Amino acid sequence: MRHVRLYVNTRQDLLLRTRCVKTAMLLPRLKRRRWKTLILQVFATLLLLLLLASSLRWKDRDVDDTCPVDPPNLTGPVNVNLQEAPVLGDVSMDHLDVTFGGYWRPPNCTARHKVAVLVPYRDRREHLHIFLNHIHPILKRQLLDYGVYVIEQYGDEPMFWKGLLYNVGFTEVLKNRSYDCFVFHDVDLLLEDDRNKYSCSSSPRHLSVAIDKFNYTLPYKQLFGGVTLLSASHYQTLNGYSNLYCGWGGADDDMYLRLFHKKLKITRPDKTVARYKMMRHDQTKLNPYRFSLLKTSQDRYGHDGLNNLHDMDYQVVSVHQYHLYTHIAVFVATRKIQATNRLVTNSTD
Ligand code: NGS
Repeated sequence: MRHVRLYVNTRQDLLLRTRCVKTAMLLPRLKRRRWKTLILQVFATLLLLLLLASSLRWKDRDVDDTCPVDPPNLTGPVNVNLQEAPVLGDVSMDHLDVTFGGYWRPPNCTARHKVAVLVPYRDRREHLHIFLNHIHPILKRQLLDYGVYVIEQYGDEPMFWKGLLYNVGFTEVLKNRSYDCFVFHDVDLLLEDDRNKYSCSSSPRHLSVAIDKFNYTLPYKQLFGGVTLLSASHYQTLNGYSNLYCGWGGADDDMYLRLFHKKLKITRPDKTVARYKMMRHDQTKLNPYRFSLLKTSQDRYGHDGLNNLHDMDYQVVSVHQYHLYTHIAVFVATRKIQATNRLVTNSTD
């Protein structure tokens, strides 16, 4: 009995022990297998998610969300209110969707173009407020991705250096943002029809074709002033504006000559939509050197413009982002500019 029990005991024991050993040996293997399955499952899920995400992205790409060529909210003729300058705070309240710095982009589609509007400015606060109140709704209706820049001349220099300010504005703006094209805009011109589009064009464009001051007719065929549009690369090709024109007249004619020499054809929208009202103001000082400068335009344009800005005596005093525009304050020194004038007139007269 004892022996049997011993035997039984031993056998049971053995069986038990073998099972234990087997189970003991099996357990880590099972665990390992379970881990492997788990890891495989996680990998498979991740792969699935990745595939799903990329297919969604492709789907997104297939859906063209580019804004329409003909924005649907254009009104055509625009009411131009010249009677009273709006309070800028009120204008701000009407444009809470404009980002500080004067930036806006369509919320529901991708704009076709990124456009910077450059406005050279001095001493015309009322005009500026009227201009800002007028331009923002139009640019929004045109579904542009845009920024408005006011380049103000500081200092006691009596003459206004529009070409220089445009060049400084262009250079400063591109330091922080990229733009496809630039609108060069006199502050006193208000567009009367929002179908005159400020969107980029493959050729330089003269936008202010019909101004009330000229009875809505083009005063002369070569006019390229008021409101114009150039791609960033064309502006660079042309070496920007001449830096040498001060006071009223000639800088735009010089730009026309640059375009002519570079064989860049000017296009114009139809005069039925390219209509503007000009805000009245005192005549700014005439540029006495404008005709002599125009005579030598062809010889100068390669080295008078964007590429010799560093030789001009100006300083960017500040760049400040107000709600409806970015303000670039440019100090223009009288002394050096007068010296430049003397140099130019001596060599040309
Ligand atoms: C020409 C000026 C242009 C000026 C245009 C229209 O005579 O600079 O009148 O001026 N050219 C010269 O003086 C050489 S406007 O009345 O629109 O300010 O843009």
